[in-house]
Amino acid sequence: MAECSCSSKRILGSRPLASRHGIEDVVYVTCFLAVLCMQFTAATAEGEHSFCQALQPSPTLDPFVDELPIPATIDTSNGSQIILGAYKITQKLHRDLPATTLYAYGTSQETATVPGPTLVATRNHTSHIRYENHIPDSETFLITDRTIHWANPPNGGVPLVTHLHGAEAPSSSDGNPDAWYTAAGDHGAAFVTQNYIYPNSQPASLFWYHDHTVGITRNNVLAGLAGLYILRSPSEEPADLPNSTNEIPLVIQDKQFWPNGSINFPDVGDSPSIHPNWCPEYFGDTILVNGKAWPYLQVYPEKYRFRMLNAANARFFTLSLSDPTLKFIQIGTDGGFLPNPLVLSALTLAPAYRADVIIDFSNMTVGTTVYMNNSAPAPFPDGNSDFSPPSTNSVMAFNIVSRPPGSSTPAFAVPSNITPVPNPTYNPTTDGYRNLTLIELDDASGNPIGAFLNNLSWTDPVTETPKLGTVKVWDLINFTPDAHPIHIHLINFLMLYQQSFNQTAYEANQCTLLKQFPDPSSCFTQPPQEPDVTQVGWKDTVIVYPSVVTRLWTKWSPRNGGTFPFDPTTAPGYAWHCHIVDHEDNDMMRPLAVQK
Ligand SMILES: *[C@@H]1O[C@H](CO)[C@@H](O)[C@H](O)[C@H]1NC(C)=O
Ligand SMILES: *[C@@H]1O[C@H](CO)[C@@H](O)[C@H](O)[C@H]1NC(C)=O
Ligand SMILES: *[C@@H]1O[C@H](CO)[C@@H](O)[C@H](O)[C@H]1NC(C)=O
Ligand SMILES: *[C@@H]1O[C@H](CO)[C@@H](O)[C@H](O)[C@H]1NC(C)=O
Ligand SMILES: *[C@@H]1O[C@H](CO)[C@@H](O)[C@H](O)[C@H]1NC(C)=O
Ligand SMILES: *[C@@H]1O[C@H](CO)[C@@H](O)[C@H](O)[C@H]1NC(C)=O
Ligand SMILES: *[C@@H]1O[C@H](CO)[C@@H](O)[C@H](O)[C@H]1NC(C)=O
Ligand SMILES: *[C@@H]1O[C@H](CO)[C@@H](O)[C@H](O)[C@H]1NC(C)=O
Ligand SMILES: *[C@@H]1O[C@H](CO)[C@@H](O)[C@H](O)[C@H]1NC(C)=O
Ligand SMILES: [Cu+2]
Repeated sequence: MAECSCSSKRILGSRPLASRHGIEDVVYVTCFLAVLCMQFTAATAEGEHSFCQALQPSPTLDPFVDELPIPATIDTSNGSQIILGAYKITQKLHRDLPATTLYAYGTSQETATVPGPTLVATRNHTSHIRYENHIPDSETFLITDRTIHWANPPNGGVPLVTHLHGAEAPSSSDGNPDAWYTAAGDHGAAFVTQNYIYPNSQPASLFWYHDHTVGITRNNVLAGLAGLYILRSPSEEPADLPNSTNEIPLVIQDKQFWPNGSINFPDVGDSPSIHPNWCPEYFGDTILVNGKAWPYLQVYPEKYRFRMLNAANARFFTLSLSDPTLKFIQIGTDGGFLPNPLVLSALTLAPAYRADVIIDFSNMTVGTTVYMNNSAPAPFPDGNSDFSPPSTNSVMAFNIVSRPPGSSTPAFAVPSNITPVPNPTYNPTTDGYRNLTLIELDDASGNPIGAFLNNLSWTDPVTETPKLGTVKVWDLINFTPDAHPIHIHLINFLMLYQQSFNQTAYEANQCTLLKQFPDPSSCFTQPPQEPDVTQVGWKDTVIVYPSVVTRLWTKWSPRNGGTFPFDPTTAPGYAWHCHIVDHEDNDMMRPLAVQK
């Protein structure tokens, strides 16, 4: 068969992998793609089809022409209920790009933005948020694949449910994927309420809220339904951190656009005879920060604190600064402050990762510009340059300007000895152990058609049932070719170690994972390795590398000991999943039910 330039390219790597089902029935996929491909030339003129992994490039846009927007903040700490709706809006994402249709959080249609307003909370002050669905569409404007498990509301509409990522919250307020609801009032089986409560009993940290609806999380997050949530704890925070104008949120995402400004989202999947529209990973060629493509920020030659989030569907970012004398001084992770700062030339953020970072511009000359660049392969870590065009190597610019006359530079400081070093204790004879695999399912042509945790679906009966207050060790064994950012709801955990194994030899039954290195029969190719800088500290999402066993220490109690100020054992329960949201939707997500 002749090569077709627009045939689907394999995104997830090329190694043959453990399959989940018999797949003899899908050998005609390649022919089917070729037919679609012939139609493609005709179709693009009308803009009818967009192929997974072969999106038409976005219009060329000048970088660094728009100022970085700062989302509005809403202080939730006085206990009044805040009503946050999801609305359909248009927003300018670049000076020269027509306005883009988006779904956005806000307190009204007029004030809704992408990203949504930053919610600010204070430790031990409960926040009350009522999430409303005001999306008028009869279905999501980014195509729904009806062959993967999804909400499927009986009367149409766009189902939504909001998860506060990182929060210790009752499961009825956790945004269970089946707790969705539509504007018309239909709701999923796990729905309890739209009035959510967040006790905020954790240490100071950066969370983010985003849609979590079963089967269309990737559509709704790409459409714009995400925002930051800052939990503050004034008495516990180090003194003299950069604040007010010098504390800046950075929500980093990628998207791809049509010339008319609409989001270019594929409507032809990589294995369309099985899943017509689902694409294993959405990578865009345009990098946005706080909802602007390649913005600039004016900074004084001073210390700044950046509250960073990777809110991309699938893209990892490895950030660096164009002036090599500047470093990222990372003071916090998903779970709040690190014991001591990490001084980094490169900062890798997987999807859903947060980083609390100080950059000290003090030595920079007024009038100069510092660039923040990206070098992460896509997919991570062994990517394909097709998905990292040069446009994705730039993120934003910092233009150094002088302070207005009369204002003085506050005495900001980089803290040290911020929090105690975590002490994960584990008794192998009394504590629990779980062995959990990550696998990918491919069609006969090697195109991914799904991914699974422990070879089970979201809808299979719950298998993770940790007892409240106990410790469990989870070994995540990644048999797929890519890294997956694995997120566990309710708790923060620690990564204990990771260890590479020979997957080829394992799959040929030449060795065992039950024997430790350096036993000659062991599949492990090295002794256990310490977490790398992307995996340290209290985490709720961690990079699980391919052909590696990643060992997590999970404790099913509040981060700071004691008991949860709510009962986490009640329905509908929690979830754990891959935070490449395209994977989460199909079907790399499992339920989690904490037991009394
Ligand atoms: C996954 O489960 C299916 C049955 O649902 C089984 O046929 C298959 O062999 C399993 N795959 C792996 C890698 O365990
Ligand atoms: C924008 O262009 C795309 C591709 O041609 C098309 O599918 C879409 O309907 C257009 N959107 C609007 C709002 O005109
Ligand atoms: C509480 O805070 C919200 C949002 O900041 C504000 O709109 C509301 O008026 C405040 N309520 C009271 C009782 O102060
Ligand atoms: C928050 O409440 C917990 C539990 O009551 C208490 O241990 C902690 O000291 C409180 N922290 C702050 C900053 O109020
Ligand atoms: C910001 O930090 C400076 C230096 O620690 C401090 O003097 C100032 O009061 C802080 N401002 C606010 C608004 O917290
Ligand atoms: C600024 O430059 C001086 C002189 O090279 C150096 O000693 C100092 O550490 C630098 N400060 C920062 C914040 O980079
Ligand atoms: C970083 O980005 C800037 C602006 O796009 C570019 O000029 C510079 O070459 C990039 N640096 C690296 C190391 O890629
Ligand atoms: C992995 O195992 C295969 C098959 O036994 C072998 O050919 C290969 O050299 C091994 N690779 C490494 C890195 O040990
Ligand atoms: C965990 O599961 C893997 C894959 O099923 C298996 O090869 C391995 O032996 C198991 N490890 C342990 C310690 O049970
Ligand atoms: Cu994944």
